[in-house]
Amino acid sequence: MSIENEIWKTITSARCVLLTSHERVDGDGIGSELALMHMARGAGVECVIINDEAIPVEYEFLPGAEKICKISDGRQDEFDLVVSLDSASLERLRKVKDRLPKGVKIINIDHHISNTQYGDINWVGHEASSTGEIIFNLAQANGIAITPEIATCLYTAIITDTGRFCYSNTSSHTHLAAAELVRCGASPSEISRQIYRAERSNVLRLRQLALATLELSADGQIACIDVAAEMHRQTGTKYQDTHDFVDMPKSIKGVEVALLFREIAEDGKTRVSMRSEGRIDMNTLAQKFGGGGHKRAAGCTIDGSIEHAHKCILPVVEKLLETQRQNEKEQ
Ligand SMILES: [Mn+2]
Repeated sequence: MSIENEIWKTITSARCVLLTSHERVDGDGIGSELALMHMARGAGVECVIINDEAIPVEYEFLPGAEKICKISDGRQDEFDLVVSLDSASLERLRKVKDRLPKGVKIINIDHHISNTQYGDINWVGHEASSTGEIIFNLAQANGIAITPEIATCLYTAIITDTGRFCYSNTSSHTHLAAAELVRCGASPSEISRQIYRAERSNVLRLRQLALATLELSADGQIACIDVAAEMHRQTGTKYQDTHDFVDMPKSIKGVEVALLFREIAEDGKTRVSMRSEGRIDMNTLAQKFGGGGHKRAAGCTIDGSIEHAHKCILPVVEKLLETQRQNEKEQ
């Protein structure tokens, strides 16, 4: 049996499915969870979506978003199957990991190269732009009708994980999937308006403060910006408001590696988001610090202040760039 058929058969044989995704869930995680919920409910299977935290406001327009629970809601449902979406490891489920019934069957559907294959059934499609694209393949392979609701959720998953079809993970298959989703009822203009043209003025002010910290190094090949907890207090914003801030240093001409340092006020840690133009492997870099991700996009969490995180990471990036430069010269 193909993996697509095996997964769908397992889902449709379950009594109650827990759908979940990684901590600080993003458009791909949410879109994939909701699309699969609609698909499973269409087949008469009960589903509950529980994430570590609440979803960012810009995804509240998605059909079914009001049904998404957070771990603090304390739901007591009994699950006989877990489908983990877009999460490279069990640890990235954070508190949801502790909520999993002992010995429950886990399906792991993801596209991160750092995925630890933690499921009983694993479908890790490295070539897919997004988990949403994999769920699209699941629907197609099983002849599941794509309703406008499913199409809207999957289109959202794909555009957010491809940076609106700009990142190198965008393939011809990604565009074909998106085209089919539009044919099935997804509205590109409405979805883009909801996600990209709904910025609040205080978030724009936060951007202003973050941009003021811009630092370039290694002859302009490394660009980094910081978001301190104090900036959130000044502007009345939240950590989640900065999910795309790394795109600001990334947009500078000549920048090979862009870094975003975000202070997590509650636990004295700094979250580091890493983006590369492709010469340096960000997954390898992030793994040196206990994180992971993709070749061009990864992240890790450093114990300590933003300043400390700079001191840990910048010299390593500079060294990697220098080694890469030497290698290219020798070739
Ligand atoms: Mn993803």
